[in-house]
This record gives sequence, structure tokens and C-alpha cells, in this order.
Amino acid sequence: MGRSAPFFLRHGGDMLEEKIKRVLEEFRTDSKGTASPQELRNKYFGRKNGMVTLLMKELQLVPPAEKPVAGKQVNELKLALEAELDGLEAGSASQALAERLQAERVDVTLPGNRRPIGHSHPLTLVRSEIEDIFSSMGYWVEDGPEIETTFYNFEALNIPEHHPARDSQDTFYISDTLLLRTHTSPVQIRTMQKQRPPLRIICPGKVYRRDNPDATHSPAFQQIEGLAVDESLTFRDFKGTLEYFLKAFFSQKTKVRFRPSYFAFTEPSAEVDISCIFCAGVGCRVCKTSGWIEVLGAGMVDPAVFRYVDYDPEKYTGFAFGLGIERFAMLKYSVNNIQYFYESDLRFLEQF
Ligand code: 2NL
Repeated sequence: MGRSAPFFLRHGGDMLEEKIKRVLEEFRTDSKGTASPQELRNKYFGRKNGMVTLLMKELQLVPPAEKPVAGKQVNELKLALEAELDGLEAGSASQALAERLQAERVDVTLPGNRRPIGHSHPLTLVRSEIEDIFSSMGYWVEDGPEIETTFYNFEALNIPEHHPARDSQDTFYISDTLLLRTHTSPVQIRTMQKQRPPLRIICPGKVYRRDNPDATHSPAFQQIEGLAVDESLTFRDFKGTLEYFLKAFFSQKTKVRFRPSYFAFTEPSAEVDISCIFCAGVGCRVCKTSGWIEVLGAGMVDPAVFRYVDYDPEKYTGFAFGLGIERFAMLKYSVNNIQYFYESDLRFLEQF
């Protein structure tokens, strides 16, 4: 035998160039298959058994004289495969991104979700409108606590102890002296206590009475009371003010009628009717054929009330009234059951 072939050329019975060619071919086939770039990198460059890694290890066994050529060839293989792997990795990253963008694509031309716009409750609309009408006459709004004392709810209004209006059948008592206010008059008493005349106020708010709920009653409802006090207010001021208000709220065509009545806190007292807005006074179910609808109670402030708040009844006169907001809303919007206002049914509320 002559000079033996270099060790690495004999290794495995293959020529180095053959080996490089086969690795390269195998890589080409692999890279067209389903293996991921990561799997390929591991197969060819894995630290222990990567095919290129093994070729590099074999280089160490090559005799020094042949190393430059052999090293160059393996190195070229290494650079070529690395470049291809880099390309594959970049391609698969951008493909993954493209797939994600497609999957998460948002169609900005689709119509949006409709958000219903909220609006004021009909009782709020009516309260605001009444406040506006009285504001235009120089009145301002006052409010106060819903839990009151018997003094503010009854005593100061000239409703004596043992008066039927104080009955626990009608009033929600919290204790002997605390209760849920049955009207907003206490707000007016409190305002008179802290302020001297002239006074022109309206007091809207919730009030409570022990009534069973039905089409026209609720144990909790809203009221507006009004009060004017000055040095020379007359019965004509009283009538004119309420007539102006009722015509402004219902219609200029509405007729207004005052009937004598009785309240402990006003003298004289009146119940106020408007001509029926449903039949124009001809007679229908709502006005019970009378042609008139009762809408509020009112009167000139009783001097006894002024004494409770230290106003001089010789110097001051005044008038006051009270009305139910629900009743006004039912008349204005032709609602025949008070309970609709409390049921939060959008089919009802969306009409306002
Ligand atoms: C009704 C109508 C009314 C008053 C309320 C009042 C308030 C003060 C003084 C005098 Cl501080 N009066 N409010 C007056 C008349 C009628 O409400 O039907 N009530 C039972």
C-alpha cells in the first residue's frame, strides 16, 4: 500500500466533499419539508449531534497539511446553512406575524354598537318645568331632610296633637318624635326660621304616606310646595300667581277655578281646579262629567304658622300651595296609572 489517504477522507468510507454534498442535499430536502427552522437548526447545528457540528469535530482529526482546504470547505458549508437558516427563521417569523394579523383583523367598516342615550325621567321633566315657571316669577328652590320631627311636620303647621292628620295609620313614624315627612312644608318652616321676608320659594321633594299602592296612590311620591311671604301680599296675588302658573304649565286656554276648602295651615283655604284638558270642559271619564279637574290645594298662610317661626303676623301676609308631581305628570302626559312612573320599564320611559 502506498501512502494512506488522509484520515478524514477515509472516515466512514466517504470523501469529505461527498459528505459535504450529502449534508447540503439533505438540508435542501429538509428545508422544503414541514420541519420548523428551529428543528432544522438543531439537526444541523445541535451542540452534540448536529451534522455540521460533527463535521467540525472531525476536522480536528485531519492531518495539519490538509486542514486549510478541509477547514475552508466545512466552513463554507457552515456559512451557507446558517445563512439559509437565518432566512427561513426570518420568513417564518414574518409569516407568523402575517397569520396573527389576519386572525386578529378588525373590520373597521362594521357598524358600531349603539349606546342608548339616557334622558330625564318624566317626573323630573315635570318638576323642572314647574321650577322654571316659578323661577321666572322670582322664586328659588329650597330642599330639606326627608326624615323630620313632629314639630316641623305638624306642630309648626298648626296641626295639633291628636289631630287625625298625625295618625300613625297615615304617617310612617320612626319614633315618637321622628317620622318620614308627609309633605314638604317642613322645608318652608325651616326656611322661614333662617330667613326674614320677603320670601318666594318652592320646595320639591319626596314625601311619604301610608297609602296602599294603586292606580292613583303610592306610599312614596313627589310633591312641590310653594310659599310667598311679604309685607302686603293679597288674595289677588295668590290667585293671580296660581292662575299664571297653571296656564303656563297646561295651556293658555285652561280655565282656573278656586273652591273654598280647609287646611289647618292656611286661612282662607282653597282647592284649585282646572277646566278638563281632555274634554275641554264638556264632560268625560277623567273629570267625571264635571268638566273640572282638581289639581292643587292652597291658601293664605295662617297667622298661627307665622307665630311658630317668629314672623310678625300683623306685618306679614303670605300664600302657599301644595301639589303632587305625579298627578301633574299624569294629566300632562295622559298616564292613567301612577305605578308606571316607578317601574323603570323602558317601553314607558322612552316615550318622554
Ligand atoms: C294640599 C295642598 C298645601 C300648603 C300646602 C303651606 C306651607 C306652609 C304654610 C302654609 Cl309653611 N301652607 N303649604 C298650603 C296649602 C295647601 O298642600 O292638598 N295639602 C293637604
